[in-house]
Amino acid sequence: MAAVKTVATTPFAGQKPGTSGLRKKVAVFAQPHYLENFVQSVFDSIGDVTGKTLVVGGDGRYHNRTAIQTILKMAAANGFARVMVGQGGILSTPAASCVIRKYRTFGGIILSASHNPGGPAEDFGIKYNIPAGGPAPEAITEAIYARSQAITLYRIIEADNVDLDRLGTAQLGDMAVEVFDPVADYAALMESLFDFDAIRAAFKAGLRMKFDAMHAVTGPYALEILERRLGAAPGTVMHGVPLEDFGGGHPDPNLVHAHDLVAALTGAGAPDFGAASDGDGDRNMILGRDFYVTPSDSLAVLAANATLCPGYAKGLKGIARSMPTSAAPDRVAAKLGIPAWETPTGWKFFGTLLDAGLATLCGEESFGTGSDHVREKDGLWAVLMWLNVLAKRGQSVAAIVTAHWAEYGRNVYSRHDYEGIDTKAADQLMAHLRGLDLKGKSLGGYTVAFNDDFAYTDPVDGSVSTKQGIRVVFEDDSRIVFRLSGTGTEGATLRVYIERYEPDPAKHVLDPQVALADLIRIARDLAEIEARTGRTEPTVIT
Ligand code: G16
Repeated sequence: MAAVKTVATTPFAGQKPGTSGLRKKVAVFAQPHYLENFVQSVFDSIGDVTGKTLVVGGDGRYHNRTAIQTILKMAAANGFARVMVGQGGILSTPAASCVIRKYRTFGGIILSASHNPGGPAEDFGIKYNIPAGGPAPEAITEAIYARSQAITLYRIIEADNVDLDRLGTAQLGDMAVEVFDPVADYAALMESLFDFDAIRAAFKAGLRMKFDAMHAVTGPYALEILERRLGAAPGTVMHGVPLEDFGGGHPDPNLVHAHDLVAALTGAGAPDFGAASDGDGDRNMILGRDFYVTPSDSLAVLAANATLCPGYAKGLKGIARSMPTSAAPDRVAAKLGIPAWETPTGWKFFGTLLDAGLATLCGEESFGTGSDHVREKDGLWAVLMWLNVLAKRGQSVAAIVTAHWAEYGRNVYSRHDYEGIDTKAADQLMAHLRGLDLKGKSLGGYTVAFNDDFAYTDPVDGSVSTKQGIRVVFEDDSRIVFRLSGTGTEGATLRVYIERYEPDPAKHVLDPQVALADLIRIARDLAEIEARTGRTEPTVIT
């Protein structure tokens, strides 16, 4: 029996989980007591942990292994009976959700700062997922934060580190540590949802793809599922080895950061299908040859084609999207005669809808797509669903999406990000927008139907979330949305989401930056972006 140490500590300011857990620079997490305080605050806020099982793993970024050893020793000291850890400390966010649900554990701790860069000078993060497998809802994250601000002690055992690379069960004090294969359960779940035979046949018949794992967590998952089980050509998976610094890259699957993939999918000889995932494997970007699919359109197309996949053959119960996501999925829901839900940004808001059987598919403009198979967004799942649809329809990505627009009309959409701006200027900009009364006014030829700060009442549990983004909605349903990112670690990031509905197929070919030029100008003027932030152009456009 290892001795339990009770260590006196004092609170750190700012241990408030953001959109998805607590994200800070590695140097912040590496300070004595910092991680320990947060972990103890989690254990103190989730009920009696005695005799329970916890899942632990991360995206393999710098500090992952160190943090896991600390969490294991604290879990043992706090009375957990068993911790399941992904081999090598690796566990993608959706795989963690899968394992938590499959083995009915008392939730899990996931170590990731998602799409943020990794390395000694970069970001680290930690989040707690509840027994249903999803991110902790606000009531729990608020409790964790409150606890962190009043903490006086944490518990840890003195013991040697556990070998995270050896599969099997080891003993840590009175607690069992089971090091398991992080891919197996997840891969089995994917096989149960999608037509692997059809996908295998499509690869055999010459379908070519590239998957960019961005040197992050999905490498081992993609190699096993795409190349080994589905027979995609060797080399299909790019950057497949997880590295602590993601090879110096920014593991964010968008047109800017996944540049190698974008280059590979450009030109006449390019593969038919391209996809990328992020640091912890929950995001996805979908490309065809010379063709980019926005995350909003991706959700709409997958919803419209879902019954081609065995796991969704019976149809969908509903479709949920975050507020800044385009209304393209709503059009599919209307046609299918199923509910369309609009939630605040953050996957945690989908949990109650999925649990209550009110929605089957969910998605966000921030490259997140998923379903009720787990309670996180799921990058590889989206890639496999696309592969299933491609295999069944035998058409190109571009043909499928343009046919979708012809049928439903196109929600032309773009997001402009202004990263690393001064926090005070960002807050003032949002306050300025909040103070505007625009109803009935004409802006550059567009009449404002209403403007507000989005608030949401959860239809299942009644919880209320306010200040979720400024909406300026015009009479023709065009929209501009302004939000500050909840996932950054440096300064503030202003996100501007611009959308216009275009029913005319002749105009669907236009570049969104051209088609949306008026609204983009209106957004910049309205928010006084240049005057308030000094920025004349966004840092990232997707
Ligand atoms: C997280 C959440 C997502 C959310 C995104 C928004 O993504 O899990 O549900 O859409 O943040 O980010 P921001 O607040 O920066 O716009 P991830 O992939 O970072 O976990």
